[in-house]
Amino acid sequence: MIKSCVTIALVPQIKSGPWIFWEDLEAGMAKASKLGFDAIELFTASADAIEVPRLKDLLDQYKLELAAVGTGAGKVIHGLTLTDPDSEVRKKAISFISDMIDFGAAFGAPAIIGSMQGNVLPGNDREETMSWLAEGLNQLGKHAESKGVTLIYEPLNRYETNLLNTIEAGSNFMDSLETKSVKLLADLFHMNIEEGNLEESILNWGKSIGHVHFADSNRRPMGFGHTSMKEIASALKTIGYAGYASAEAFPYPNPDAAAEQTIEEFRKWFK
Ligand code: LER
Ligand code: MN
Repeated sequence: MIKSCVTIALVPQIKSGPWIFWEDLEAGMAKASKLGFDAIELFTASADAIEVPRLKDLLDQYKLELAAVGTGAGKVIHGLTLTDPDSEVRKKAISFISDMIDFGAAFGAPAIIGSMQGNVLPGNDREETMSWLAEGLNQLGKHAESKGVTLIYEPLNRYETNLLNTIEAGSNFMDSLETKSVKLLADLFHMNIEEGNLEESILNWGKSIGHVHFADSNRRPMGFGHTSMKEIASALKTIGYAGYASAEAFPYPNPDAAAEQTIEEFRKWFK
């Protein structure tokens, strides 16, 4: 069964990003719980921004799971990516993500590599850059496996990365890795820009999908854009997807209304 999830971001530097709840962890969790969400997805500044016992207590109290932890702060705050031409920066990126894997693993949750994948930078060789990406993912995938979790890699749209933009490209790249512990994030907003047909991509490469970001075509909460969820929901059920549909969407028109809209749409398509 597909499970519902809502994002909570606690990183001031990404305040204008596509996250439903902001700043106050407990207030966001209380609202998520009241609306009946199964889980939260967290974006924190670092792996030690929240103490594990405190988060465990809060998850128990509000009867929520931790679905995943984002690593974007590594890029936004520290400028780290897995494909930086400077090997010292790549090493620090691996270390930052590795710590996030440990943090998530304390809750059985995977870490997500989104913006920390980076780009082929001007003047750099694509093949060499992709080999850095493979190196990082192999190392981190093995680390995740040793902690009993997967690692999630997210194909992003062309305005955010020039590495891998589609589910097909992501799936083929994952197949080429030594590690089998890296799964793809199907972010419906990015897919709306890059895929020829979202439903077909899910059906064709569904084996690689480990997490879903649930946002409409304009990155507003589902139902506020022109994505046709009927076929997408049907494709996710056909592939037997049993992970989270996590609302990584703009808090439009405000966080509370965005969360309500999301859970209504979730129930419409997945219950
Ligand atoms: C992260 O999940 C994502 O989708 C990125 O667009 C954020 O920059
Ligand atoms: Mn996303």
